[in-house]
Amino acid sequence: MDVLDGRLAAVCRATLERDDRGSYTVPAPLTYPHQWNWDSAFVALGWLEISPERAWRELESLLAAQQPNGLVPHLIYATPAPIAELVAHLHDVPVVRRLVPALVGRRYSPSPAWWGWRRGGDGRFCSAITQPPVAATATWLLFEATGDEPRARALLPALARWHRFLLDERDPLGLGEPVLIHPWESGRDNAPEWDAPLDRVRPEVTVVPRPDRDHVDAAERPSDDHYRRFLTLVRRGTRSGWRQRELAARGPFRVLDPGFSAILARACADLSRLADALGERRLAEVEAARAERVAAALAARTGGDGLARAIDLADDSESDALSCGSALAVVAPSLSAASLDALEQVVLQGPLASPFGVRSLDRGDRRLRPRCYWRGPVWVNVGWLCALGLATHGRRRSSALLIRRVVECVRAGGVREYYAPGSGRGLGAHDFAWTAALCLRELG
Ligand code: 9WN
Repeated sequence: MDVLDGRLAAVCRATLERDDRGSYTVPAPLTYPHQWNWDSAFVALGWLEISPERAWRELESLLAAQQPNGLVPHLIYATPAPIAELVAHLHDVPVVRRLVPALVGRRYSPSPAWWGWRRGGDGRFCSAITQPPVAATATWLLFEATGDEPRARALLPALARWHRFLLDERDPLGLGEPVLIHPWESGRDNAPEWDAPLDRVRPEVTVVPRPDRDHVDAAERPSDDHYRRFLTLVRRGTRSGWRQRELAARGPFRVLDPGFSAILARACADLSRLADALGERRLAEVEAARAERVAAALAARTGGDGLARAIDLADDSESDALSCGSALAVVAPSLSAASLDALEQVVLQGPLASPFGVRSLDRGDRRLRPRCYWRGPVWVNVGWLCALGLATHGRRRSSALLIRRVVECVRAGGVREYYAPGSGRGLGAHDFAWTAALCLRELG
């Protein structure tokens, strides 16, 4: 490693250490002071470069929050044990209802009260929706690197239950892909694909707390209008008791996201490999069948241009946006040659290409806002996942080129949440954990 890379790796290490909370890592101390689902999966891969023990702990703490139905929450609140106890016994007492959200949800909105004080399997407060299931892929990569059978084996059942949930309760119509019930589930909150389905959500929430804007420029965050609808969906879900199958079948927001589906297909394939390596033949078969089913469903609705787009299930319309959600299809374990060629072209030379990775939105799209979150900027996790997919499908040179672009963006813009696609300028939250983790992994 040359001196410059060595310095960058040291900055990435220091960032992870600053964001470390012992058993999990906050995405960014000021903007996101809790644990997030796909963040933890990426972050575990960074910890692997520092301490394999700490890497396993990241995934263990994520899966410990699993719900009885198999859902692994998208957000798990930092919850001091005495507060959890207090709420468990006294949450009907008005003063507790008023004070506790301020303590636990401090500095982040929505607080746990919005989700009806839902708790994860380990007692921490959590949300009632999920996020892209990257964890099985991270588990496989940890196992490949460490060979730690007992720790890998201990995670198998929770990962399999989560995948089953996604393909059962979240697929009431048997489409072969999970239905997302909130934009936050895609991990790409204000992506243009969600504009039309969100437009249908009549806002019931008028006052929106925005502590996120204390630390990040408003122009780089979702709008208040987005938040009114995000929070309305949370309120309606809580009011209806978060009946997952019902929400997936008839809820106010129902979409298919090619990025989420491709990540799930890959996660099932990776869990199948892991189960096989651990001698769990039955589970290996089940997960291989799940992987095939999702990949086939995605392939079946891929357009003549080799790309799949988001679907709004309220009217079965296909989004006209070409976003990184489509690009992420490249992580699916099986792809036609035509799709692979199209995806490689789109991310490396085409409308999503940037010298700093993969754009979140087509550079020619009328909705493009190069500084605003998932409507234009480049994100490190997306570039890294696309590079992983290209490598899996044998496009090693393209994969290596993309990784160089991703690392270049961190070098140019610092350890930030996202980057301007033209200049590589750092945007959004500072000290962003998955950026540090994935950059560290690639620098070694
Ligand atoms: C809502 C934590 C998360 C990421 C998401 C990203 C952003 C949250 C927010 O931050 O979403 O879940 O408050 O904006 O969109 O991908 O997991 O880093």
